[in-house]
Amino acid sequence: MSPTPLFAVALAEPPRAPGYGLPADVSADGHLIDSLLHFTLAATAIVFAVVLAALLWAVIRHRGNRLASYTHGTRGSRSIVVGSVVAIAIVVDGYLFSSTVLDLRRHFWNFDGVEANPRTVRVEVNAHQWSWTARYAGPDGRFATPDDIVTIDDIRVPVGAPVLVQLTSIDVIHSFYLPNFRVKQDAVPGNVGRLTFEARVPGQYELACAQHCGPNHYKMRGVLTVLTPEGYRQWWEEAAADAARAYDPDDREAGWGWEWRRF
Ligand SMILES: [Cu+2]
Repeated sequence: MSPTPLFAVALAEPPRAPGYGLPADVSADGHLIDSLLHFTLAATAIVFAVVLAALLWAVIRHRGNRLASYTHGTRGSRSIVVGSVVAIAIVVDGYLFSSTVLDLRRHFWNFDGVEANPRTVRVEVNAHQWSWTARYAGPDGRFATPDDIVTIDDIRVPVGAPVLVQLTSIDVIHSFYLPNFRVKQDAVPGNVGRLTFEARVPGQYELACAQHCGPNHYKMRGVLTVLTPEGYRQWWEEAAADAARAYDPDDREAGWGWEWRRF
């Protein structure tokens, strides 16, 4: 499959999953987020149905033109109401909370594990009004050196390898959002943030800014291209050769990179 022109992808809607319209999940860990969404949807649907049924029962049971009689309930009925609320809070919110903590520790914030993985691809991203500039280490394997590969609104990663992004902004707060990968991270001026994901399906996907960042915020879209490992290698070699030719020591704007941050 030859890649579609980037501008066409940038104008397209993200691919959708069947069902109720979530963006298709093409990441290794996105299903964890989706399962929490589905659980929340099911829990709220059940509570909604029970409350609606109780309301309908009361409307029908007490229909007619009669004076209302006020009651504070009995000790037993109050226990049932309070007990149900506490039980729902413990079961539903407890499950959501514990799953979230575990998913973050094992996957989405497992930065030490990803950093130690020899297959990890590292990218520095600089957000600005209104585009995403990305930087890869060149053949010397180090960032902020003359052989870096720099791209604009065009991030490429291999399928099946962890990707570790270090992220900042030079003007206002932006938010690096990959809807098809279920990851989002603010880009904050003066701060380097982190984000990790792994792609499962080759293709081209939307990179959106999810923080209103000025009048052209809506135009701040890039493309994340997931390539086969060979395709990525080939792209990287060609981009490294281009970078060596294009390097201009006087271009100060291009020198925004930083030495890979250890946290
Ligand atoms: Cu933005």
